[in-house]
Amino acid sequence: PFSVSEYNSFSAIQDYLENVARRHSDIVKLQTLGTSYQGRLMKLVKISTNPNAGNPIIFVDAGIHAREWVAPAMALYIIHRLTNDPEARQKDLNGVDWYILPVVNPDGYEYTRSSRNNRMWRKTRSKNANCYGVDGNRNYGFKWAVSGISKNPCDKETYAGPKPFSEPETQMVRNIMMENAKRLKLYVSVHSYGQYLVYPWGYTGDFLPKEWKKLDSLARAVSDAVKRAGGKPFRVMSAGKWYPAAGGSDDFAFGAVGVPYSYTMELTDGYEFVFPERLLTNVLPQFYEGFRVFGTQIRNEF
Ligand code: 0X9
Ligand code: ZN
Repeated sequence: PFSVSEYNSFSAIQDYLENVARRHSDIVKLQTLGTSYQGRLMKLVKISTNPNAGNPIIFVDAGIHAREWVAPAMALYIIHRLTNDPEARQKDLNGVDWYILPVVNPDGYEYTRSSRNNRMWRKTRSKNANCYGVDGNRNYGFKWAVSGISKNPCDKETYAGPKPFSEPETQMVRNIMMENAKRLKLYVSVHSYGQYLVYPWGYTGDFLPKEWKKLDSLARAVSDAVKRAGGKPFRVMSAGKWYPAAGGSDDFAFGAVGVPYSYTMELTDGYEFVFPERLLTNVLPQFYEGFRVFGTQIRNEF
């Protein structure tokens, strides 16, 4: 049984996505991308009122890090609002197509859900040497492994993988980006925690991209909207000024694919990786107001 105000199993999420696509077949299409390392089917949710118009695309992914449960919950809440709320449907889908991949790392996600395992698992579940998992957000093929990574497959946090895009899960996200490169104008990777909204570069804090002012001001507008809705504002900066780490999806989108707006969004503050389920109904609507501002910007600029 799926609920937007709870943490759901991957299979409940899959059922929900199938149901949404059936109930709202006029605006929702599912695209099967492939399977995770352990064989879970990955489906991209495409929401559009006019798929043939060539609208700019906003691509949101979540859950590349297994333990960050609030991130998939956010992605699913966006799907819920865009399809179920008449006002959101009318305003937020106007002139913009939303592509959403709610759980990039389903194997890791399910691993953290089992009480037999470690709730704090972060990586994928592929096997390298005699250890498990790659940090998906160190595995993208832009400035791969130049900073903030481990080369040790047994490192629990930041093992970058044996090579760029070694993981089927990051390959699928890469493919979505490359196939839609022309229309893709905004990429947001949802994580937790710390209430940060950061933009490239992530691989270095020594300098910023020349477009940094646009990245910075849109992030501040999003943060203001969340604050107006009663939420905590975001800490806005480049990812590399927070701490440099290479091989992130945000840098790949911006630097290799040419997506003009690219962000990593770290949700919630005060609970680290275990954000209480009972508070989801408070914060998800607040963050949604931030996503609306992203939508407005993309609609107006492109
Ligand atoms: O380290 C990460 O991958 C992200 N933080 S988290 O606590 N969710 O693990 C931040 C990534 C920011 N972007 C880059 N460094 N490229
Ligand atoms: Zn993360």
